[in-house]
Order: sequence, then structure tokens, then C-alpha cells
Amino acid sequence: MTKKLPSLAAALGGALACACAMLAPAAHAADKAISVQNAWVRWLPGNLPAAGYLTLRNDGDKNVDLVDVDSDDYGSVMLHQTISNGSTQKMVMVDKLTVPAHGSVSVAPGGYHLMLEEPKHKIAPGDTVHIKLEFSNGATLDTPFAVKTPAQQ
Ligand SMILES: [Cu+2]
Repeated sequence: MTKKLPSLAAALGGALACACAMLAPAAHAADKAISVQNAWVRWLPGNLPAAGYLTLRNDGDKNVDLVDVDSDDYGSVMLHQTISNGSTQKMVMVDKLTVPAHGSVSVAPGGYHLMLEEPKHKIAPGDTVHIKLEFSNGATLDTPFAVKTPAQQ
């Protein structure tokens, strides 16, 4: 069972995918606006959930939102934000993350993270996992993440 963030793509059903296929050259150009840097997964022993981190760059002229995340390596991938309230912390689900035009946003410890649960196979430090990132401009990036121990941060 895959828990996914509510997204524009989901709301539109297959319509978005069809539009992308018909507008392949334009979609391809949009793809290039967003790039990923330093994608890694903080692996924890046992059945503890892992967390994915990365930096998203937008070289385009318009803001682009990360609207959905999915993976063939994990049954559940969610975009979360850690919120500190004095001495306590809690995680909340986030339905989109805006990458500003000509800017970048960090998904980093203490802030946003990709919550990775229900691994579909054994995953260990040194592995590479893939997480598919879907954006509001129709771009999809199937992104390799390097799996590291907390000590390797
Ligand atoms: Cu979380």
C-alpha cells in the first residue's frame, strides 16, 4: 500500500500524464528548470523509519512546487516538516514544497525531510535507492539517493 501526498497529478487523474505526452518538447524544457543536489538517505537500524534529504534548485523563471514523492524501494514516502515548539518537536505532513524561481530549497535535518517507511527489500548503508519527485510543472525526476549511516552525515 502506498500512502501518497494529495497532489495536482492525483486530482487530475491521468489527464496530466496525457498532456505531458502530447507536449513532450515543452515538458522536456520544463524538466531542466529543476535539478537535485546532494541527495542522501539517513538510514537507521532496525525498523526505524529512514529520512531522505536533498537540495532542489530551480533555474527557471517561475516558482515550481514539489507536489508528490514515490519510490519503488519504499512502500511509504511522505514529505514531512519538523516543527520545533520550545522543547518539543513534532512532524507534520506537507502537501507541497515550493522551489523559488532562480533559487533553491534545502530538505535538511531539522526542517523538511522525506519520511521513508516500509522498505520493499533490504536497504543498507552504501546502497543507492531511487525516489521519484513530481513537480507542478509536470517534470518528474527519478532521483538516486546515497544511503548513509547517521555517522556518515
Ligand atoms: Cu517524518
